[in-house]
Amino acid sequence: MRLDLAIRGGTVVTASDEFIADVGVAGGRIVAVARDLPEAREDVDATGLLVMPGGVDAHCHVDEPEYMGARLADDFASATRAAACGGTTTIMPFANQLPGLSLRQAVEDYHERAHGKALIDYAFHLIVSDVSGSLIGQDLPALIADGYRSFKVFMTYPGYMLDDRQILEVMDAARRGGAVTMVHAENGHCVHWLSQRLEAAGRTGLDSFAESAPSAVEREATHRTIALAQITGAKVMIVHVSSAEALEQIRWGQDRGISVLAETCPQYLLGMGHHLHEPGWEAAKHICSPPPRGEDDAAQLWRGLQQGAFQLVSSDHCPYRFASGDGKRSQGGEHPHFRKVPPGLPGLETRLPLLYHEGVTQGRLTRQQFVALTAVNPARIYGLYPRKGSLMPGADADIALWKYGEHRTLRHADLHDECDYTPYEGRDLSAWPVVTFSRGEKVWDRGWVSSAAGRGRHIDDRSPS
Ligand code: DUC
Ligand code: ZN
Ligand code: ZN
Ligand code: ZN
Repeated sequence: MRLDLAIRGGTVVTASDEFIADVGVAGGRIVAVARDLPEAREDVDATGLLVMPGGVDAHCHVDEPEYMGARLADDFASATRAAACGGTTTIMPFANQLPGLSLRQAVEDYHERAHGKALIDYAFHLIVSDVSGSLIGQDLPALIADGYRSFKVFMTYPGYMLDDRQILEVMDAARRGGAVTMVHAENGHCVHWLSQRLEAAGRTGLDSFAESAPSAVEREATHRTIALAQITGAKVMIVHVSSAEALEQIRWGQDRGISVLAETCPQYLLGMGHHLHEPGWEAAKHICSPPPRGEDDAAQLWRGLQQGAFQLVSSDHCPYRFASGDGKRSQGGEHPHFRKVPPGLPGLETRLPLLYHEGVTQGRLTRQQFVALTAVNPARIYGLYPRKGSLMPGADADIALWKYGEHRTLRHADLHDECDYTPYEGRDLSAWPVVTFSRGEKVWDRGWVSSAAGRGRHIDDRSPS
């Protein structure tokens, strides 16, 4: 067989090994990983570079409806472009069920939003916000049969928050179909009560945000999620874990054999909580839910990654612009108010370089753990493996070539999303992707986006993991 592409002489990194080899690609798939592969139509010299599976970002918000008067900055074109430039080759955004619409309508709507725009491949998780009617009995089982195998529920947020009974129903229906229930675990009643108390005390500045959603709020909801998982027998994924207290609950559940998986994100690993106390509007750049905590929590989260309590590091990319009226400042008027800033941070493009620097370069993670947390595990858990997240023959040729050992400074001006800031401005990076391939095609090539939007496809053969 004539190879279309040979990536030669790089250090191939998988979740278990690392070795010098060539990677051969034909028909968009990996066909060989070996030394001295025969001639190919195109040769890429990867000497001195890392050759890793492209990242799978299993948590990001793209082109979702307005929230708190704010619009997300990224549609499928800009989100997938930013992801590709950051070494990610698959994204898993949400199809968000709007009130009054069926989950099926939400799915069809998001397919339309992505179609013709995406640069890399994608699959959807479905946000369940309305459990009435035929959702549990018919819609959810039918969607599972069609290959949708992950559903997200919220324990907070007006319009999204489900009660325990409703969550039990979703978990039970998901379990029957072999699907994963993702849970945003914060106790919405507590957040609301604390927020009103802070307001009544006149404490409306952005420095009150963290106090409106302390760790206890997350710890309680995490424990409740685990109890509901135990009762239903469902497999749950606790998303965006921010605190040591929530992690303790996750360990508690895992130690007892309950099916509880967990995800954290760079914003929680960097101990950025102090930014919430910056004056004026500046803190809004760091407002997300749950709130970023301090260094002590971050240190515990790293231990959780090292010990396997967490399976995933995702971005939770949720890009609201800082300066413009339809973003972070949409509802605030002149004075910043902690309840009026839409929560969310951009992070699709920075997830992998930040985790590599803070994890691998700083000696907290091996490269194997890095690949497991960012590519292999998300693909496995959500039914995309081994087509995605793998360098094995037969896998899609989704590959990132990484330069490492030099330093550069992270600047928003160098990023490719449509947001207008990065919360990580000025951070030091010691590795970054220089070339990204999606199904064997270069989409990011040493500083240039090298393919056209619209080539990305929905991954429709998700099988139960
Ligand atoms: N948290 C955020 O910060 N933004 C989007 C949704 C979420 O759960
Ligand atoms: Zn969430
Ligand atoms: Zn999210
Ligand atoms: Zn440095």
